[in-house]
Amino acid sequence: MPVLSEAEGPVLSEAEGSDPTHTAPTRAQVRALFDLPFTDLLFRAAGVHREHFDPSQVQVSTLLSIKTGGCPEDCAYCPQAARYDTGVGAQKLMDAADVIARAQAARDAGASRFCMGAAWRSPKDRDIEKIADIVAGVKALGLETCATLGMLTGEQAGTLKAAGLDYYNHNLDTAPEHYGQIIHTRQFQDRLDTLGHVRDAGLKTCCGGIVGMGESRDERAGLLHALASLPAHPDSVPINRLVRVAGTPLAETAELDPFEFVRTIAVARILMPRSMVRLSAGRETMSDELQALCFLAGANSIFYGEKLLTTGNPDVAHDQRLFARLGLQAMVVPNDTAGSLGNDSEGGGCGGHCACASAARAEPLPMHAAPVVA
Ligand code: SAM
Ligand code: DTB
Ligand code: SF4
Repeated sequence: MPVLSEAEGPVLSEAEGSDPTHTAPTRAQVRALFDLPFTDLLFRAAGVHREHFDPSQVQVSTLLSIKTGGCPEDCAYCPQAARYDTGVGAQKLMDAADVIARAQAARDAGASRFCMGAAWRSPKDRDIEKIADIVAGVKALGLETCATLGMLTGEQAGTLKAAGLDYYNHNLDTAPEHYGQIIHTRQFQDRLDTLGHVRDAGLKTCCGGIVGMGESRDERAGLLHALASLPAHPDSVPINRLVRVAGTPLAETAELDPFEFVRTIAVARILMPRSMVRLSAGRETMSDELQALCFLAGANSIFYGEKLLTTGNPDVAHDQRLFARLGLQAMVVPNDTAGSLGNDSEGGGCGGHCACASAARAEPLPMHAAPVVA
């Protein structure tokens, strides 16, 4: 980390333990980062990003809703909650063959990770058996696998790990003190418990949240403080901008100032230097210029493909053109090591994502072949 004076923002001290980047920031320090002048914050975040990653490389995941709608939870942002009239119908779990065919198409289109989402509060054990078969089939394609299925027991997390699951996504969603305004059917502590089971099973964690849900800057700082205070930094940190879906209680929420969104990305990058920070939901309504600022601030992962779970995402041609205009490339995960890369907790290094000599590269993907703008 560059040497900084207090005038340039808080100096984050190193925590004890194996990860020297796992600093123990106070909530006041996180808030102080948010309060930096915009360009100072971006300058600092971009420096941290370059210490740990090649900033031209962006990890590309594709998302598929394998069990859509009909969810019993009351998450105020979610189009899949059965209690809100959003037009999203309840469907049953997709067949394994159909999911695997979609994963193959995603891989051929350039994705390195395939994320499968299910609108469950928590899966039943019989669901986990089916998911294990699906995970094994997707993994066999050479893709990294990720699932987000709701709350898990320790045993369920172990079964998924044994099936070849690499990542489990489970978000904190918002600051602990704002949580009660967004979700009532499960508690913040339930989320921490599931994340503990996921870590204990040896799965990599994907954990972030949503901004633009009417929270204050202090509450955005609270979310990032909670994420950076987890026992280990999440390997991936999705920062979602609320997709305001008609029929949900948050449909009419005022749009977050775009610079505030960029600040959130930048502070996440500074606090969790080795994590993949994903510019997640909400890209469809972001300008190319706003996304470019997010990449400058340290975002290095996106969802690629025209749909998230139930809502839209930029079309593939647009993303290819954006990558070409910005000189970005899709990060490659070599087939033989899919699942062994990531925020390396074993090797103590960057896990292959950075520009160092040991970072693995493979054949160019379609994202690389996008036409360069004249
Ligand atoms: N049901 C599981 C759960 O809640 O953990 C998995 C699926 S859930 C849709 C995964 C995540 O998607 C949520 O935690 C939330 O962060 C994000 N999400 C859902 N709806 C969103 C929206 N309208 N805008 C932004 N992010 C959203
Ligand atoms: C995450 O943090 N964002 C993704 C993924 N994890 C599962 C989901 C975004 C969902 C946006 C609303 C929808 O498409 O239904
Ligand atoms: Fe259900 Fe997940 Fe949506 Fe909450 S976020 S309503 S748990 S699908």
